[in-house]
Amino acid sequence: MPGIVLVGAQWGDEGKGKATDLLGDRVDYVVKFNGGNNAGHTVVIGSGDQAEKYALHLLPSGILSPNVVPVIGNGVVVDIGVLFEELDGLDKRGVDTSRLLVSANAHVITSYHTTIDKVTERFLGSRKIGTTGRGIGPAYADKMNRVGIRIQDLYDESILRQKVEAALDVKNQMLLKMYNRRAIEVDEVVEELRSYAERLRPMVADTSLVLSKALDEGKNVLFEAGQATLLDVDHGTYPYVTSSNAVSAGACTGSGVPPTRVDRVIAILKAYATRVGEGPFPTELNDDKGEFLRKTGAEFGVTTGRPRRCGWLDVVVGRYATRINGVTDFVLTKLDILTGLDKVPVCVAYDVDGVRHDEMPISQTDFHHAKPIYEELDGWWEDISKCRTWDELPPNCKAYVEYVEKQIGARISVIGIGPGREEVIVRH
Ligand code: 2SA
Ligand code: GDP
Ligand code: MG
Repeated sequence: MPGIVLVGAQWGDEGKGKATDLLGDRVDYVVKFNGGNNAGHTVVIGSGDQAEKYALHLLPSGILSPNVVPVIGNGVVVDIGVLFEELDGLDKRGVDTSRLLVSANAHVITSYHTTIDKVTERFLGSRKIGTTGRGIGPAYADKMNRVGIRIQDLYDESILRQKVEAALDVKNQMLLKMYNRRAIEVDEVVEELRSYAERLRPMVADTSLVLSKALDEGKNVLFEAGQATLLDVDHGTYPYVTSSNAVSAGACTGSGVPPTRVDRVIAILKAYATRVGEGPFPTELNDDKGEFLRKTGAEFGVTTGRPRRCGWLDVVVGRYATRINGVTDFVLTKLDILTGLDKVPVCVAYDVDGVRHDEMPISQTDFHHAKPIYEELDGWWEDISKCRTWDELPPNCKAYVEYVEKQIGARISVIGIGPGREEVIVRH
């Protein structure tokens, strides 16, 4: 199984970082294929007093595994200053980052992208998206608008200057006229980007070619998504999405590796649901149960520190994730957080103005009005965090997993019962 794609099944923060890290000693390359430093992936190595916690944003989570080659694919938008900070932070903690490869075709996030992201959100007021403010949307907009700057442009000063001029032409007028902000100087941007060029040079590669050769040699390549299915720009809850393809298909366009080379798709599903930022969320709980999930599950943004919105598991979303991503296996995470509930509600369908929907409604308006239809399963009280085999789990807990598996239509191969590397149960 050389080509594996790992995606988030819900609105992100399902535990993709931990899942990638778990696969770390079985794969040779880990490729980030979409998004940028909006992502926040937590990996906890060891437990108790010995626990070492890492928060990764721009770097693939595989960077923590000593034999993995981490790759930033062409589909990623790279804030190079942030990249260097993250590398320095890991170097200080003794992590070897020297193998990192960055696609020459990846686009760059510059200071004007972050400025526009923040200013636009403020300008939108109540219609804001709730972005992370990292310049992601504006950088992808420039890419599509064909005024983006690519990593390779850093190595030709005259081309770089022309491109920065083209990119700033309209933006400066917009900043001045609409937002009453000062114009951004071409020289400042060119200088900043050029200052990164030499340090970055040894990492820059034709990553599509590198990965193609690796797969030819029978190496295992893991493609790690940032964000998740319902934040995908095409298949998510548009416009409340990120600006890239976070579904499995994005792994191909975002890395230059074709679909014929993908063998497995693993989706990470949290045993309840969370969302950060604005947008519809049918099972959201604005009560003490939501507070319980947020507190017990430590649901705060890894990048921004924002409290995450919390709600019950929605298997309509799970089914959708199975279909859109072609999921072969699920990892069900944070099952331990549901311990101690009398009843565990699972949303199995929506009621939209009196009509039952077992699949995601075709229109966003309907999704905004969707009322969850719940099935209530019996809860369990036993501490499951010490369980290491399926048989050790309490019967009601097993029944919950089997019920969810049936509802989402793909097998649950791994169960997370704690944040640590070893806190998992492998079923298949
Ligand atoms: P953006 O910044 O343009 O990508 O924001 C657009 C939407 O995408 C959401 N988004 C995220 N959702 C969950 N987790 C993300 N990463 C961080 C984390 C988030 C944080 O791991 O906790 O720290 O706040 C992430 N990144 C983007 C975002 O909330 C918008 O709804
Ligand atoms: P990602 O963006 O999908 O990588 O997820 P985040 O790192 O943003 O959020 C997931 C959080 O859940 C992190 O704090 C993880 O350490 C934690 N986590 C992952 N799996 C489990 C689990 O099975 N149980 C518990 N209690 N925590 C988990
Ligand atoms: Mg996250």
